[in-house]
Amino acid sequence: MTTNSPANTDYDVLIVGAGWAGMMALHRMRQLGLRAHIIEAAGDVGGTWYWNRYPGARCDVESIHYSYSFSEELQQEWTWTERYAAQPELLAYARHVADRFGLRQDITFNIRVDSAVFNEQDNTWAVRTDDGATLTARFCIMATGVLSAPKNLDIPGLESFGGEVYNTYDWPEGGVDFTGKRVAVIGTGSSGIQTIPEVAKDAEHLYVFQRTPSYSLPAHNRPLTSDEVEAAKRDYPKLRARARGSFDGLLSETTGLSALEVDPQERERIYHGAYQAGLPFQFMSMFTDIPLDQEANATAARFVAERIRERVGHAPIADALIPTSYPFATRRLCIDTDYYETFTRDNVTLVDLLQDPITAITATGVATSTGTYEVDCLVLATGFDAITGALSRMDIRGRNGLALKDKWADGARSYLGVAMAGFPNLFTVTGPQSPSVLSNMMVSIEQHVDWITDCLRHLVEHNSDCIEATAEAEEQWVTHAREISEHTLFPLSNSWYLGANVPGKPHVVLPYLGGVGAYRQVATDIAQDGYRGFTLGAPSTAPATAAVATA
Ligand code: NA7
Repeated sequence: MTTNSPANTDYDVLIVGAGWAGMMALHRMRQLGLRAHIIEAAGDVGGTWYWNRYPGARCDVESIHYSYSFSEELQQEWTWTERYAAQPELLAYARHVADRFGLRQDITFNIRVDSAVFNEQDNTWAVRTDDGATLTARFCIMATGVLSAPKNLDIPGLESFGGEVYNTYDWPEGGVDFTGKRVAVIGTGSSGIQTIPEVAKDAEHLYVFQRTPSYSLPAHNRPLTSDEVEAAKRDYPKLRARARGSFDGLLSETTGLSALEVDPQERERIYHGAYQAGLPFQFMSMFTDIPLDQEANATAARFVAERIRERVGHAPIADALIPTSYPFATRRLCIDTDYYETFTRDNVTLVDLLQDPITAITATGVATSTGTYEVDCLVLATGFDAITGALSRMDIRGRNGLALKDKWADGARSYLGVAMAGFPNLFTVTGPQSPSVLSNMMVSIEQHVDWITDCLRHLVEHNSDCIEATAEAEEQWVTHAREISEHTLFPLSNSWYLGANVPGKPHVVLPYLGGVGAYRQVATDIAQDGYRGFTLGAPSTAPATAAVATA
């Protein structure tokens, strides 16, 4: 059998995934003196930004804040060109990081992990890859991403379509030329909202199939000035410290007021200011009760709905584009460039699936209850099995052969989003019940990787070869996370934050809503208390590593 797998088959740490989390984890493991290796399904580093190459793909967090802080040299030498970096720039950054830290020599690309099985005899993991190899490691770090497992699409007839089919999550490397083509985009989440204006520029005709509308604010993207870049580089220590202690991993400002305690004119003025800033997290935090109180939330919803009307002009189309079925920002609040304006073009048609649902994909187009839209190309922007999908699609088996998908049958659960009872020596990065997607991912990833690094240093220094979250600690954390979410409006929305976009997935508010700063404090305290809520294995006679370097 030909195998792609690394020549060495035994490691201290196996890392799955070479996105932001995996790359930093590898760097940190090396600093600890551990023998670490990454297994990556893609052909290069970059994770999300390797795969999601669709036209218009951009981060919705400003570049300066969506960048690593772990290396002062790195943050000084890299210069972002745009306020919101586009996918090519983000991928170039990932490649630069891989080159700069010589990471590729410890990454095997183009193989996928099929299973990981814990061996209770010697406290190691056996990781099987799709080329048939088995690798062993004391510890596994699942850096598999939160939006990396595409949702399995359930539209009948999809396989019968005779034209071109593209998925936003796995776009052809050389791009796609839509010139002169009739194109259907299905899905109006963040990916659809970003790609629709770009596809519309080239397509002969674009049909947008919308089931649930999103709220979106104008991104006001633009090139960064050299003054802005220099100021950021000068102020990075302060900016990073503020972000780490903040609610969302950003520098979002808030009035600290209820939306209901200011008079309507003042509220409107505040919303206008926040709207002009083009910062979605900041818009959500302008008033403290937007995520908490229906009436307060409705003031934000009404304000943004009015802006959508202004941008679209045409009242019936605007009505269809304005969400009505969920509280404002309880699904991803998007940012866009010319999304609503795109619907004023003659070559763009909005198909409102709430009025006219898709019945099937045919050989030549998209059939709805009222007819068939004949198209040459289908673009699927239909989303992900978020936060848990990449993990539950692998066959991960912990103590007593417990399968992760069985553990999560009634809903995902973890301790801090980083570890799970029954799965010793397995770490997840930004797993369920950690701030993850409701924070600046880069800040949350760095916090998790540093926490795991400290934990492994602790184990090695204490000559311990096994760590496992206790069932009690996990239960308490899951309860705590759920109780916080129950004080918010998030459970009222059928969003991917709850797993509601995937048929059969149990509904649990997956991100931790207590805030990045508070979460960090808890995680730090737990570590400082000697890993409270974890069981550490008895000193091993065969330590995981000979030595641990000082990071
Ligand atoms: P999202 O936000 O999950 O959006 C997926 C879209 O696809 C959404 O509008 C869905 O409508 C639609 N969809 C999914 N399945 C169907 C079917 N069967 N028929 C019609 N429409 C469908 O994914 P994105 O990739 O846009 O964004 C994910 C995140 O990545 C984003 O928030 C950023 O954080 C980055 P539905 O809501 O199910 O009615």
